[in-house]
Amino acid sequence: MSQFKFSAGPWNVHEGADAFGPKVRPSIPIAEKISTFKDIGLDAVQFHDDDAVPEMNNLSDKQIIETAKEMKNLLDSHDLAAEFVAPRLWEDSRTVDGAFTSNSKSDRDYAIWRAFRSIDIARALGTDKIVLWLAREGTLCYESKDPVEGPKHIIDAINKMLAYDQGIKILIETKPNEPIDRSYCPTMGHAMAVSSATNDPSRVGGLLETAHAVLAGLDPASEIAFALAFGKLWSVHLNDQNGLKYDQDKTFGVENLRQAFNQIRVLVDYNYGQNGEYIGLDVKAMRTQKVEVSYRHLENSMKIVKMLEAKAKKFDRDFQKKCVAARDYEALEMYVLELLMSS
Ligand code: 3MF
Ligand code: MG
Repeated sequence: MSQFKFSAGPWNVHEGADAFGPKVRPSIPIAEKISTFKDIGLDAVQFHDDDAVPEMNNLSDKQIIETAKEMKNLLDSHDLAAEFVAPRLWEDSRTVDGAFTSNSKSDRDYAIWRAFRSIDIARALGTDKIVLWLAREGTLCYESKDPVEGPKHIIDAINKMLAYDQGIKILIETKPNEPIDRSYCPTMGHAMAVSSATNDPSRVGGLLETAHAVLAGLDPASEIAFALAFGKLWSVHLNDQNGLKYDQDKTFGVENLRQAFNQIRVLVDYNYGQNGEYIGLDVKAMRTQKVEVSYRHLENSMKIVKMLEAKAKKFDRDFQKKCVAARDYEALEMYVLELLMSS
């Protein structure tokens, strides 16, 4: 029996377009995705604000809440929870130069409006978690923004969100680059520092995505552990990434099994999930995948998490202690590899 509950976002089942080619699979309506999410064993759904409330820019604040309630009814009918809502701060023409850190005051105001609406949507969906993936908060041209003001703008925006709703929690999803060159919140260390500078650090934590840590040249297990050390790992986006390339969002564990094992091991050891946290997946099917099998990456990721969870529970701590006492880390390393390769 797994100790974990799982979530995924509707964007994880997508049409397969990439930067160099068009869609290769038909669009699946969100209601069908949600129903299939339940069938494959997920417990919760992750949302961008406009996944829950399409065309929200054209709706009144009241209409936004009403539409979100319809989504809540759909979730309830499948006995699924909403894990979080993330304001989509990277597609609108007003977020071309970033959102909270745009050089334009009116663009920054729009970003705050979107963030507040995301909070309204989260409340209507029954969650208190807001994820900030700070997609364009940074620079394409380094000299275009003040690098000291940038992080301060992010802290100000978070303070406004914390004041707007006294119960909401903010999860910073760190990422070093893509779609921009240099991000203001590239690692968990940055997220924890931003948290500590806000008006209520107890309500500002982190979400670690495997691929994003790899893109930062860091070990995802260490990034997870760092946030755990602060009591601030409130979600994860498990996936995989083959080195310093474009953001790949591969099925969890398929590129670096030992690294995947160590992510699960630290989550198991520190009883992740005890406060209701989910194992979020942020995986994308390969472009070559046909629509009939376009949820397989999610199913495989869950399966791999559970298999590695069983390995983590089998991990022989007495043998580990002996190796540590003898400082025989070659033996310890070999043990880990044998554990992973044994049936
Ligand atoms: C980008 C991401 C995003 C976020 C999502 C929720 C599209 O690299 O990982 O997925 O996870 O916006 O925060
Ligand atoms: Mg993500």
